[in-house]
Amino acid sequence: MLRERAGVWAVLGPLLWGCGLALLQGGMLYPRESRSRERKELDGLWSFRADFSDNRRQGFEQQWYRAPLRESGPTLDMPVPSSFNDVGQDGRLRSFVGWVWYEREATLPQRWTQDLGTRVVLRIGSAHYYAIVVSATSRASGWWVNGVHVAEHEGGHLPFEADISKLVQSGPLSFCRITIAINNTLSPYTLPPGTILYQTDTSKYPKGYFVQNTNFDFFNYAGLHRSVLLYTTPISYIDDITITTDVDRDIGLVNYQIFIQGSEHFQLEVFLLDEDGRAVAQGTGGQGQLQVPRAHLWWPYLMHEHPAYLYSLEVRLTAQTADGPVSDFYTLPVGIRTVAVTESQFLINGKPFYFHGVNKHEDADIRGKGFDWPLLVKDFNLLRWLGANAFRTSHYPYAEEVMQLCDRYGIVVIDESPGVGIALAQSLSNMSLQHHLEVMEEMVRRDKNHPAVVMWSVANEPASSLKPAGYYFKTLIAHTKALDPSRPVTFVTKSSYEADLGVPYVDVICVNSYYSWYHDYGHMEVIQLQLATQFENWYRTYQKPIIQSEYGAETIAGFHQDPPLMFSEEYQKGLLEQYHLVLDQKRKEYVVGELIWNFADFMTDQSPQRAIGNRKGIFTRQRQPKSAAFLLRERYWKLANETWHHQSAVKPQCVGNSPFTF
Ligand code: BDP
Repeated sequence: MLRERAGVWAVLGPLLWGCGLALLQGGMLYPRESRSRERKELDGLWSFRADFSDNRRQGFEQQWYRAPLRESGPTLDMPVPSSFNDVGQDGRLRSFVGWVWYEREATLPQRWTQDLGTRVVLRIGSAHYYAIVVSATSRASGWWVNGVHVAEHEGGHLPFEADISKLVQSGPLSFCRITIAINNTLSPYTLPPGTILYQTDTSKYPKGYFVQNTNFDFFNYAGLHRSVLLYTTPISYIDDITITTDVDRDIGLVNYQIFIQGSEHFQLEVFLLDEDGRAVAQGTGGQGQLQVPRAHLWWPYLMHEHPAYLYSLEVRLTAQTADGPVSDFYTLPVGIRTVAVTESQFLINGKPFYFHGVNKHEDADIRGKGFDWPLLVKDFNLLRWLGANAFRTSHYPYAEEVMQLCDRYGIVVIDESPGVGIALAQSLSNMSLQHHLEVMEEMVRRDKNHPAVVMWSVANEPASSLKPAGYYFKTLIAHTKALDPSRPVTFVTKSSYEADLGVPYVDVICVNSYYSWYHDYGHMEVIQLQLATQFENWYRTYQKPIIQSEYGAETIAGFHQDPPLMFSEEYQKGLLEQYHLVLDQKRKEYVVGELIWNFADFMTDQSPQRAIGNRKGIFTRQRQPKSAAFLLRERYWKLANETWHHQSAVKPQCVGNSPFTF
């Protein structure tokens, strides 16, 4: 399939080693330390070089991976994780399209390189967009084993791995050099898609001039966006775990399935521990069901006095190998909860759940889409301050650490694929569909065990009224449901109820609308009528619950106008209030959620519609509140009060600044 796609890369010059994208095999468990596993982060400064040559292929032609990158020419220090675009002072790098090269050396503990019973894995959390990984090893003599191709991956936002044990265990080793070439070019067949526009009029543009165009509204940041790390497992190891949960009266049911690699003769024991570390259930074998009497359920934030209860599933493997018994241990957080959809409700643990939350982006000053703990913790503190109980990972899967915090805090997630900007018929072709199916496999494989994830979104605002969209979404949604029968599936539409060919296949209708923003500029008086009509049309046609999955207004923090004018803080508040009037009627019927666009301002491509990015945030890009944040905070805490399901008389209250105040 990669070969078929080679045309896409022709000008920007990929070097395809030809390993292609195989059907998804094996697991993608988050690397956790345990008695049998170690991890070593390779974050920090890497050497970096963008290939500015005309065809962007010089790096491959000159084989930059065969010697330290600095020998190929000038390199920069590049932080990982981070996007490369905004850390420098070179405008050409900010908008660079093509191959960039990252490199660093790693020293490995001796036992990793000498103990043949250890498996050493290189894991890349996210490399946007296309990555080729080459590794070289230096022997004690200072002799380098030339670059060996170890992995290739298409698509940012999702992790990939390579077993490098053979490479690092074939003799005494002093260093391991890792080189990652990344290409950020988007084509009609990538996810998200894009096009390269060549300008051939030499009276206007220099020879060979091209730009990357996209149909989505966020900057195509690129680079190593998440941690790169090495971790170990024994050669016989726990490769994957799949958990689904159910509830029978007060008994929590935890169904598990465990996949082992490296041995056919093994014993498995599983223990479910409560938050105090007490074993509440145990089992043996590769699959089974654990029963937990009087189970603590995983409840969303503000729905219960003890939200987000997490058990730990401890898996112990003892495998027989030619060299004797081998043990592996892996512990997975488990939340026991159910999810169901009726004609008009979204149920969590059998109770109606109303999504009052946000849409986010992975985006911040300087680091772009690079993972950042302080930013993440700040965002979660803001979400809880706001009284938000949910968000959508618009418009791509977020870092695994984000999902883990959602599990821990009870923030419900609509987990969205990078299927954004699918505007051309070409991007609904079989070639695109095939890739989209693979992306859903990778996504489900990574996120299937998070109790916080309650629904998959396969796309945002695709051209779902084009003819091929019917088959495309029917297949994509059916595939996702087959991968995970335990969760509803949706995509987010902006098409009209009459024209949309994908919505017949979704479980929940997610609709975006921008009344009084992208049309009827300044006329907030039309919002109620237009919004109510829209809801009624969708519901009459499909009788499925509806989420207002986006709405909002561009607002420059500090702009004030009364009576309100567009771009002022007052206009944003006024527009939201008009939406809320209708939402308050329809949530009594079939509307099951409202997600503001957007949590925070974020960077986009440059255009006359965007004043240094999209300003529809209720927080600025630096996470300071605009007036609308206070309005939403009051609303969300009020809504939380209505969905509080426990018997306790104490209901959540939004008091002072503490997100924990009940
Ligand atoms: C919606 C898109 C979102 C945009 C938003 C906007 O889903 O990605 O950023 O519009 O225009 O249509 O602000």
